[in-house]
Amino acid sequence: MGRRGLFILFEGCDRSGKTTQSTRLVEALNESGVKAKLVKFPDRTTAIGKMIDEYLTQQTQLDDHAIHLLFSANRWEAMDQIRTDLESGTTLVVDRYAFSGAAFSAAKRLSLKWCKAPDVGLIAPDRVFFLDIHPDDAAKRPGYGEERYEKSQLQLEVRAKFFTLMDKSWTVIDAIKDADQIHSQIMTLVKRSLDRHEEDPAPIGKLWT
Ligand code: FDM
Repeated sequence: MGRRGLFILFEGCDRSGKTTQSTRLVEALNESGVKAKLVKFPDRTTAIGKMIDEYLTQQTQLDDHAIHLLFSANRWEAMDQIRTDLESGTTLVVDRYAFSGAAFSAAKRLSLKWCKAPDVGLIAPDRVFFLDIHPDDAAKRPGYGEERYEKSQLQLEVRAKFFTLMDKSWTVIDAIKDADQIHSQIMTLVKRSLDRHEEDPAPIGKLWT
């Protein structure tokens, strides 16, 4: 059997360029012969995801704990597919994950320990890119402010929470740079991770265990 795929995650504050970079990375990997697929959280297409979408677009109100658990459930419902894809050799490029879950809810003053608990045991990412942008710069980008959490003060607190969640699998990328430059920086690092994985494959890990 061939090597499993890698789980590459993009995290960051709103409008930091995660969607642009994750999409470009998938295209570039596929072009270079590495089977890759984009996964996005929240996945707004499922029944749980629709509830999340209604909350984010301010059509409904929910208790902070309840929406936190829905975000987590939205990841758990994707785990079978994620495992199947990784085991079949597909590299997954994931746009947001449990770190967004913990950072956003903790920024709303829920305890970080409580916030992490429902996501313990999810499949862990192999490599995380944190696209770092100051919320004042993000606020200048098109479309900012449309959704519930796109407010500078909250985003500042989210950014601080992200920094408390980082470990050695994270790389902080200066997201104010030009998109092409960021893409080539990431592509170089991902190729290195793929080469290392080819020589010395690691088993699928579990988050926060
Ligand atoms: N968000 C995202 C959370 O609050 N918790 C989570 O677990 C996840 C995955 O939802 F403001 C927030 C982060 C963001 C919003 O994200 C929707 P996108 O990337 O803009 O769809």
